[in-house]
Amino acid sequence: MRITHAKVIVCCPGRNFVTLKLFTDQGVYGLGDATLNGREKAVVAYLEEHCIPALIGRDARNIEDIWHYFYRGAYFRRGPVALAALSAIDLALWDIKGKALGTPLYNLLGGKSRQTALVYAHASGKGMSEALESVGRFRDLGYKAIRVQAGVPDVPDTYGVVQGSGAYEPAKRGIAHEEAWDTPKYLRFAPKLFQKARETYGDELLLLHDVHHRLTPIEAARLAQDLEPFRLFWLEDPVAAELQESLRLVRSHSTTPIAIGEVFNTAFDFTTLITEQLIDYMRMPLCHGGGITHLQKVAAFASLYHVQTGFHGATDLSPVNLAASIHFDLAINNFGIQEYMLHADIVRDVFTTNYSYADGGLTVDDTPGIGVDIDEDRAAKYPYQMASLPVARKLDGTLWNW
Ligand code: EZ4
Ligand code: CO
Repeated sequence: MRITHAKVIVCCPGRNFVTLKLFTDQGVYGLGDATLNGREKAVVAYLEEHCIPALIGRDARNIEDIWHYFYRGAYFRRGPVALAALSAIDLALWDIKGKALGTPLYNLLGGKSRQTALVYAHASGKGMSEALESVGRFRDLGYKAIRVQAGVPDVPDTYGVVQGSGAYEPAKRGIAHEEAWDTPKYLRFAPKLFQKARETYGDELLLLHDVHHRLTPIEAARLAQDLEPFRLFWLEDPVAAELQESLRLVRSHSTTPIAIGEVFNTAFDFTTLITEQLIDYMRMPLCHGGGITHLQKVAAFASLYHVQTGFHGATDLSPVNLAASIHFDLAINNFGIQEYMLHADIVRDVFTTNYSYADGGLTVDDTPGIGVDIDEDRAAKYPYQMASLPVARKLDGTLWNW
């Protein structure tokens, strides 16, 4: 089964998506998600200029070999752009394999370990009361796990908070805009938010929170300790974990579970975090972390150290990635939770999907392969629009982690 040609489809139904479509001489094609928020065109160029010419003529059945051709075979390897491209190739090849064999992806991954994948929703608000109302709305929709983010008093902008009535979307049209940040105000506010959330909604609801890389290790340790009484399901990205050893400090001060990895792209970003059991959940998604082929290895490695998955699933990861993630979530033993932010309705004008939500969980139907399709004519109606993620500055002007 030879690869004959490939297309990179860039569209913007509300936000940008990059989709790789790989064609074979058997009439079967596969889709992969190559979206890298704010850096879409870099991945398009990597695919079109470097990967696709080398894919033509290869046997689409040999996924492992093709993976290593593009990873090991690239002298200058790793990094988010290269790995987003490789992830899309890998997802498209697994999609092709499923379609060729007439079976859903989860079946190729060992079958189902569970019937539904627990998800967490995003509640947010400009302040505490609005955020807590938002928690209530998601709880009423049956969500068992909810991430809570709220604007910090006296700080003009806060990540993770919905603007207007749509889904949360951090990227804005044009070049990166600046947002303000203040660590002391945040550290005073966050424990109060979760104290109020527990008082309002009780002990059973699973509550999550994303620090979005804003703290130093000792500040993160302080927050994790201050949040301990409120029994979070997880505290995400308390520090920018480029220095994996920094988590030793956080870990030694608190039993609040830690989730890290949405910006990682290979197993090598995690080795210390996993082998020293410095995290509880790994977030590197299929579409940025080398696809099914690499995530199978990372998830298996993590399972040996009792680390579970909690894949990134924001709206900047396309329906192709979300569907593939659900297959993976249903199949593996050490699944923890899946992030789920509903795509805007307009996204379904371009993508047809195979997943459904009920009772706080997601599942996929038995459509062969990943089970998502793209309508190229409709995609063409929504041309690419340059957009960027924000950058953060502390109130004194210091450029900081966004
Ligand atoms: O800011 O996906 O946990 N979720 C997140 C996301 C990220 C965006 C960046 O592209 O932190 O909302
Ligand atoms: Co996050």
